[in-house]
Amino acid sequence: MAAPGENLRINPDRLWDSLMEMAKIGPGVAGGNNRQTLTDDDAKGRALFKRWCDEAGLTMGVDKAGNMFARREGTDPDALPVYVGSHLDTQPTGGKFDGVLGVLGGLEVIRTLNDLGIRTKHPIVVVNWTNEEGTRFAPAMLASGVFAGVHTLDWAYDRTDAKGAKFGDELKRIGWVGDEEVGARKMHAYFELHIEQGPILEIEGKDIGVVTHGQGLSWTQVTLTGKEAHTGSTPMPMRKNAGLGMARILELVDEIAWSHKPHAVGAAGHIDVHPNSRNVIPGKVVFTVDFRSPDLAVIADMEQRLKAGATKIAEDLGLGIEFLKVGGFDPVTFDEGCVSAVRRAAERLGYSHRNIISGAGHDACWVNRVAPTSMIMCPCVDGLSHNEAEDISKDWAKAGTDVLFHAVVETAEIVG
Ligand code: HGY
Ligand code: MN
Ligand code: MN
Repeated sequence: MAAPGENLRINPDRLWDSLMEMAKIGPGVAGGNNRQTLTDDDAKGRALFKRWCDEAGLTMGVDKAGNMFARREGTDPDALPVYVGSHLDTQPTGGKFDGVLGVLGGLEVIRTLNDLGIRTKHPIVVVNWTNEEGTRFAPAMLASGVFAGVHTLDWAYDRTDAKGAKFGDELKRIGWVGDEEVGARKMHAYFELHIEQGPILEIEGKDIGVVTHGQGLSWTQVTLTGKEAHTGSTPMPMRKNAGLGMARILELVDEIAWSHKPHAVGAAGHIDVHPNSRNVIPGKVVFTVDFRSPDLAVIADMEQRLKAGATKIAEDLGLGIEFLKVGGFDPVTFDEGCVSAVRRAAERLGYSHRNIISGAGHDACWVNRVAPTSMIMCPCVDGLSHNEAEDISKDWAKAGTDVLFHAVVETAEIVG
């Protein structure tokens, strides 16, 4: 396939302006974003993205999970499209770039093709996946999981948030239930640009991460049941303190993860304490243990040791305990052909690069099940993400999107 000339580059100022414009929707309280999935702010972000796609001459399709697909025609309408995208939803204390860089970087690829009047054989489709973060509705990557056949649409529709609102009802409320069957679209290839969300590229001074693999993820929700009682008048031997049980289990989670250093990680980000009153011993605690590793056997070992150790802790403290698997996917090996296209693009453009394993989960991890897929990463400041201070440089955004442009356009086959 003819590769794009190394002089072909995207417009970094236009990309940056779009990133900053999108960041105004669902602002956080510390300079980042709180544009959680299926909220009114998510709807506003979707509307802005759709307006930009309309202005770029794209045809928008939406499926029944709210996934958005903006299509630029190719010269061969029967050729399977090359897809490029990520997600616009954010964490409650999210940054301006997690996910958004991948969606608007994909749009910038289209805008640059339009500027240059370049046609490709394969159509190109820019994607916004619904609910990548899984923070309001677990699990993460929910809608791309339905697309890849991992979850049913009905199961996704039944996911509830902390207030009991259902995913399907909220999607309907914001007016983004599309008419396409989820997963009906077939892809020639899928590319996702994403910030690293870790420190490696910045520390090593590399412009580009050529993502060869994604580590696996396991989310286990643990429910501990003790007995509410007065924190002052209840003698220590009589207590059934679910909060104490959680504290000991979280120590165990940390110990298990460290036992598999340097790659495994473990923590709990979601914790609900009931009744969460200053002078009531917690009678119930619900929390989600997030284990990750590039090695499936390590994930299985961590899950098994959590169950055994937490059960023992609960017994010692006279607590009830329940485990529920609420999310997870196996480690991912991305498509060698797509990975090579990314590596060739970085080399052609003169960007420093290194192979990297994605520490975070991404929609690409599910799409990889149904289409040749790979990812491109750019550095982020101090490796920080899922924090409103998340930051990247315009140069990093440019380098990542230049590489995205070349990988996508080479795969879509320039016609002229
Ligand atoms: O959890 C993840 O890795 C992703 O940010 N949803
Ligand atoms: Mn993301
Ligand atoms: Mn994220």
